[in-house]
Amino acid sequence: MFESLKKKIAGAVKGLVAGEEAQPEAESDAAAGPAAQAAPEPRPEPAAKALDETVRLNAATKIVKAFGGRIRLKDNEIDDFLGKVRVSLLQSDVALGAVEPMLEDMRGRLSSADFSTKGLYDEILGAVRQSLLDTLSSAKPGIDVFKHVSEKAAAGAIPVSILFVGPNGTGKTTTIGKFAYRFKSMGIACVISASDTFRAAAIEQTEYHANRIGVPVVKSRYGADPASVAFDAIAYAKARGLQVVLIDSAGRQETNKNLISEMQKIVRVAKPDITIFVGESTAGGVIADQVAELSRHIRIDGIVLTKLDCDARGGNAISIAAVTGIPVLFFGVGEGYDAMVPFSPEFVIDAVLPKNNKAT
Ligand SMILES: Nc1nc2c(ncn2[C@@H]2O[C@H](COP(=O)(O)OP(=O)(O)O)[C@@H](O)[C@H]2O)c(=O)[nH]1
Ligand SMILES: [Mg+2]
Repeated sequence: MFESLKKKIAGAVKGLVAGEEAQPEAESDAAAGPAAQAAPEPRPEPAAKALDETVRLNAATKIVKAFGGRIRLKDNEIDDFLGKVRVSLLQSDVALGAVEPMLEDMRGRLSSADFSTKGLYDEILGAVRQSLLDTLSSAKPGIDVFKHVSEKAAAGAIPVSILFVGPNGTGKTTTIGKFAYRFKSMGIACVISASDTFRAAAIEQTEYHANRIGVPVVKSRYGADPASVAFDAIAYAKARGLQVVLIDSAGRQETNKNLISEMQKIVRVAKPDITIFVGESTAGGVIADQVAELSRHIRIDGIVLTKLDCDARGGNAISIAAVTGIPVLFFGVGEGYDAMVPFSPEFVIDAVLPKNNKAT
């Protein structure tokens, strides 16, 4: 998960620590005279070296005069480093709108502090970690779905309905399976509304998951009105005292007018307590556009970002909430019913950043 971004950030931090971009010392070349210049000593390749004490201390003296084992980074070194981090983040699909403030934050941290020559790698990583944490914590906190439902159920305010929207193939039906599985294990009874009546095999797929998990499905025929299936599912839940209705839906292009009016009709009829956008982590910047477009027409309460297990880049996990203002609630991390983890900044940071030096 996020292996490529992790490697890039590790490379940038190691480069800074090793003084990779530092110029050769001019005075030593001049002092050596023309003969020495004709046959220069091959310079060591700091990037290729292990990050041992020697490299760190050499770098530290290159960076600035050591004072009591603490150093100040030079502006050009910070610029070089932030340039590399910027490219790494953009190549990893972190939205530009999130990258710039994050880099400014890092610049502030790197330029205003003294760093210990011994713990330089870890301290720089710590500055990056703090900036990431700020970005990840900037969106409003998401609703705790399972707690919310438990409270509603305890208060008898049932059924709670949850609508899942998003493009085709992102994992809506699978995610509904994960929710149903979790509710069942909590002793909360639910029904699934097979409201993707558009796509071939969608109803059978919903039934397949429901049967495996052991929860009922309310369905109709292909081409039927998805809102009326949801209406029936809610009636089914009311008649049997079930606590939750999980409403599947069909995904097409987010700008498709029919789809938007279909979604609006489902919302009008089913009045979902919570509407969740399901998007795949690997889809790059397009997810932010999809969420923004859809949320102009219906209220979206949170995002489930699926397929993190297949994502080497991780940009959406970092910036989707910051750029859309809609919180990420869960990450899908596999096809199994238990492969879903609640959003937490720490989870993302651990996936994005290399471990600190002592731990590697
Ligand atoms: N690796 C992985 N695959 C997933 C995840 N979520 C869904 N999938 C797979 O993505 C494919 C499409 O999922 P589906 O639920 O049918 O998407 P829908 O069209 O939005 O309902 C299926 O093969 C799922 O098994 C996930 O978190 N990780
Ligand atoms: Mg589906």
